[in-house]
Amino acid sequence: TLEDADLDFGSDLDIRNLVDWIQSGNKAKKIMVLSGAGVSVAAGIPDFRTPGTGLYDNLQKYNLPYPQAVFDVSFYRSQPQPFVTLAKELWPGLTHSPTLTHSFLKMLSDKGLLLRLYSQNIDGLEYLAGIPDEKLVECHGHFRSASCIECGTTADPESVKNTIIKDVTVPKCDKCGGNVKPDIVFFGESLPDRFHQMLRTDVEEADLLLVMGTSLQVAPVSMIPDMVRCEHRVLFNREPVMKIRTGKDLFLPGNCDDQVMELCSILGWKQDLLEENAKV
Ligand code: CNA
Repeated sequence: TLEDADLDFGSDLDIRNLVDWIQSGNKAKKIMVLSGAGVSVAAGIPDFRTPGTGLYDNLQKYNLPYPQAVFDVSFYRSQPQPFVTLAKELWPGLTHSPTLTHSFLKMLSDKGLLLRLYSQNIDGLEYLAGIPDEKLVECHGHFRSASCIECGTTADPESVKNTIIKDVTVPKCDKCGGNVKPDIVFFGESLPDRFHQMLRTDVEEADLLLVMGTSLQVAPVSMIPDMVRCEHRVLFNREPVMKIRTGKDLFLPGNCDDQVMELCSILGWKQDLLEENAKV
């Protein structure tokens, strides 16, 4: 943990405080990051809750009883087609590339400064950006494996992918005939064991928390900012979604890519960031 003397940020924190913290090398060495849909908006993937452009405002064609139904297990049991149609559109790796923010997180990892990235996203862009598995916790699962929602039997991921993106039909379980879905976490399902295992120690160890592009509306991930022991938290978001404590927390408003670019310019990392992003 950090000594008080290391934490002399004053009450008017700005991006230079964050620069100093990262640059001085002895302050933030175990950076924990909590990311959400906002970090992928610049890749062309809409978030959920931004009014107008967010997915929840654009699901009319599916005739859902309520927007979250598309990610609800009981709804998927009886009416799987809306999710299947949406999953075809969202399937990772087909059309979207990692953003500057993803590349920045990869750089943090390469520089040995990233303790862990907790991503709520299911777009696989962290993976494509090259962030190592051990540094990543995909809190809400991923599309790389699939299983039956009734009996839990694992299904062949390639055949599930083909059924969804080519036939746009519901993959069925070989064993019990139940509906199969990619292993992304729906409402009503538990988070992966890895999430709970890693979180227990990471909240103790982290010496800085970056919260990026999430509305902090989905539990239990939304509780992470209150669980970390570190003194300072930095929010990169278009809106102030968490309490910003004077002298402790920093809010960098607007698009996270713009703030990341500004941060990297001051850190002298800008060229590396652009090169890193050009690779992916
Ligand atoms: P959300 O509730 O839609 O919130 C997104 C947040 O990001 C909002 O507070 C926005 O103001 C903010 N935001 C939007 N664009 C930017 C930007 N360019 N820079 C900075 N901030 C921005 O999404 P959450 O991630 O908080 O909700 C959790 C759900 C959304 C997770 O379970 C995800 O699986 C799910 N989701 C994922 C994706 C994806 O994988 N890309 C897309 C849409 C939803």
